[in-house]
Amino acid sequence: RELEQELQGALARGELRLAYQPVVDLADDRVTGFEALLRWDSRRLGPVCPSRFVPVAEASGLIEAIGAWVLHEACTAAAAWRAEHGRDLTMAVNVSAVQLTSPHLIGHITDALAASGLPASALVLEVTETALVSDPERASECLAALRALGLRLALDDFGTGYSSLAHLRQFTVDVLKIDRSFVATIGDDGVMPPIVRGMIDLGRTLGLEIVAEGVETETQRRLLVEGSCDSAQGYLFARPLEPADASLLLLATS
Ligand code: G
Ligand code: G
Ligand code: MN
Ligand code: NA
Repeated sequence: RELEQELQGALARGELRLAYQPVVDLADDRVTGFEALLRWDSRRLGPVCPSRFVPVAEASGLIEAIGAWVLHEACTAAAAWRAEHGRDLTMAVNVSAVQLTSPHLIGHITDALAASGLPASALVLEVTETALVSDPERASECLAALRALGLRLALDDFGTGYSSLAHLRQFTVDVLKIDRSFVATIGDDGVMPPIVRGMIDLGRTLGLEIVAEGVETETQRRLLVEGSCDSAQGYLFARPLEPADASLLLLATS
């Protein structure tokens, strides 16, 4: 309740912001894009993490306005960095179950793309398996409509939901994001865990781009490269960054 009351005015008070975590191409360590991660610095409650306030935003309907703001903000940043640095950068935005099935999502996306000038092909929407299972038929339709806009879809936290394999058959996505709990099983013994190898091979076979999340060690990076995983995110490369720092990183690696 208190959280909901505070969140009510957070957008208007400018307490929400986005942090941007670089996604790197494992073949050459170059930044190919970013994932936008929502942050709330509440004047009353201090920093509140999205796993706490996103469910509140969903239950109260505030997720509509917040989601529209996130899309606008993230697309604007991506378009600016593409122009500034002359690079084909992508921007990944997380959408929750409620957002995915909202009749307003498509409008919010087309508005954000039009206002920013970001090409649809540079936008990736990240959905989780749990967002898809409650109403799979409906979810399938929503995903198809989104893909028809020309953007790409990523299955986020892959492996943590239940019945992952059935989802891959049922839902057409472009990118597979291997959850960091699996990446964390790649230890320092230099041996690729069979399950991670299997996830990469499966994604390969299906023609998907594969992104490993939560890469923290050099051994993990090396084994993922050898296993022909495409891209990675994680503290080894960079933490989620303030916009100015993201821009500096692009400048430093141009
Ligand atoms: O960065 P962090 O660990 O705090 O993110 C926690 C979770 O919050 C992530 O799993 C992510 O999916 C979710 N999240 C981050 N930003 C957004 C957002 O803009 N919209 C929605 N719906 N979820 C987000
Ligand atoms: O669920 P989703 O993947 O959207 O959320 C990404 C979350 O993972 C963010 O909260 C981000 O801060 C966190 N994260 C990003 N890189 C790493 C990492 O290398 N290690 C850990 N432990 N968390 C990470
Ligand atoms: Mn994500
Ligand atoms: Na994830």
